[in-house]
Amino acid sequence: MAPYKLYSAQGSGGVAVEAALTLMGQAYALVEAMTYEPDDPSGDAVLAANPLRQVPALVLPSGETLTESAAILIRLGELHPEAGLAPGADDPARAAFLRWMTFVSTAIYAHYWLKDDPFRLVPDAGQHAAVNRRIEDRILECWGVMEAGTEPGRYILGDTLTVLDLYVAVVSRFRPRRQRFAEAAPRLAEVSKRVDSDPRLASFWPERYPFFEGWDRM
Ligand SMILES: N[C@@H](CCC(=O)N[C@@H](CS)C(=O)NCC(=O)O)C(=O)O
Repeated sequence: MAPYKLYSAQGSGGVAVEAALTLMGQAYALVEAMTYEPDDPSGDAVLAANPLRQVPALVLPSGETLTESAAILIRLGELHPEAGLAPGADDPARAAFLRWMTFVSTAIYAHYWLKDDPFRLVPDAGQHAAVNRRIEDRILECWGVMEAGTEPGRYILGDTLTVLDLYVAVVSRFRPRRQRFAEAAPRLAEVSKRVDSDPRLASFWPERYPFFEGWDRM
């Protein structure tokens, strides 16, 4: 039996966790829960692990359930230090790692709860286009802040790939997608392209976050 059980969905933030487990060489049982497609009943599967009905949710080998993408990625880095995908507690890069992992989660990813369904806070459908524009502007502003606050080398924290790179490569695929991401954060976009073309993930990305013509400009 696989040591991990992961609730995730193709094209979701859970794909960053899938990529991390793949690079760590950890087997996982995948439960596909398409939470962000309102008409897809598979999303209810994640309720067994997360009352918020959101992916990702990870059941650890201990049986404990972990939700929240940043927490999951940070914890996996701790559980599998031999994979070298997260700076350890004494590493000088640790503070920046924690800062930007949390930033991506709270300043950027959290917006999608409203962006994916503006009715959650805005009853007037006539205002949804404006809400969407403002959320996208805010997301791009935050990517710009991260761009200005980091000094990427081959990867965001230097020359070693970490789960932060996987996280950014996935969340920057969400709308407003990569073309505008690259305008707001050109060096982070270069890193994300490097992560997209990592040979160890060559068959993984097309399966779990497939691209199509024009996807990056949507
Ligand atoms: N704070 C959560 C956000 C997760 C999240 O928004 N997941 C999306 C998929 S990318 C989802 O399940 N959305 C369905 C919903 O919010 O109803 C995390 O970082 O894991």
